[in-house]
Amino acid sequence: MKNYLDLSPEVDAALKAGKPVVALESTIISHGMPYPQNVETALKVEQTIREGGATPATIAIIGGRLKAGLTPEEIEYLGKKGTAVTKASRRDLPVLVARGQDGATTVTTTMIIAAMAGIKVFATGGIGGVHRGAETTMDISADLEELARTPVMVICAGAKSILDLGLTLEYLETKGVPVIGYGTEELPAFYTRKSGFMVDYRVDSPEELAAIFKAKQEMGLGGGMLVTNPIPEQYSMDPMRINKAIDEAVAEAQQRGIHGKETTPFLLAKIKDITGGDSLASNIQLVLNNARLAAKTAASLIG
Ligand code: PSU
Ligand code: MN
Repeated sequence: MKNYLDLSPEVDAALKAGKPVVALESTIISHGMPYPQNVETALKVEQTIREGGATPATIAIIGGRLKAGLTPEEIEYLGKKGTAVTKASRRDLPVLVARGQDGATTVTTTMIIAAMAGIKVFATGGIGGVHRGAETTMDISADLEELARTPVMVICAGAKSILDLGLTLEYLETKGVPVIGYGTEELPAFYTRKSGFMVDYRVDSPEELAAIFKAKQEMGLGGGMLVTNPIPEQYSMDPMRINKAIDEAVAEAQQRGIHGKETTPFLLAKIKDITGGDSLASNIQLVLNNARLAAKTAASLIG
């Protein structure tokens, strides 16, 4: 493993000293937001994690090397290259590594590399899931399989209703992945605090999140867990407006025959176009909110 993985000096020192570390993904930088807001946000998220007393480890593949901990220059490089960087899921990893290429890590590959590095907590915006119409397309994000198998706690703001949220929860139940609502009984839907679907458990403290994760690993159950942290009230969007934008985006994707790994980036970009800058501002705030909770939870896991 060490033959493929590079820890930044800061991440290496924190892990060796047993200090809290939080993993961050890079597809959110390359495919999730436009330049330069993507780079600004990535750096701000790292700053937020530091202020919370943990060390940020932004994860990516650069020149075929798996990286945990990027320099600001590497973040700028990925942000500027944007969607020209390969969106790397589990199946892409061996090819990119063997060819010495770059890849932006999704929730799936960020979990894989975090686990290799020994990082247990990962903060992001939204996860992939079961797409609407998956009963015919079979489009189910690899993120759900990874949550089932890799021991990393993923802290997100729920999932966007570009997905079938009910089927996403069913899939996670089948795979034995606990879905926790942080301070809520209801699954948040990324831009909004409510989705109409209930989570499995409500938890109100980082200490309890850490205790549940610890119990899962110590019992040998393996796999990850999903923490859904609602967007702060003041940044949440009007559900009617955002759902209309989402429906429009999904309809256009179907009409244009968008499929495979292009689907999620297409939908995200389309929603941004329809809602202007508002959805981007909300997106940035919910990621910062997840970073704050992740820093506290990583500290609890150690302390
Ligand atoms: N959903 C979001 N924002 C994102 C993603 C999903 O609201 O940035 C990204 C994440 O990197 C996630 C990936 O892991 O898209 C899922 O892609 P797919 O649906 O192709 O598995
Ligand atoms: Mn897919």
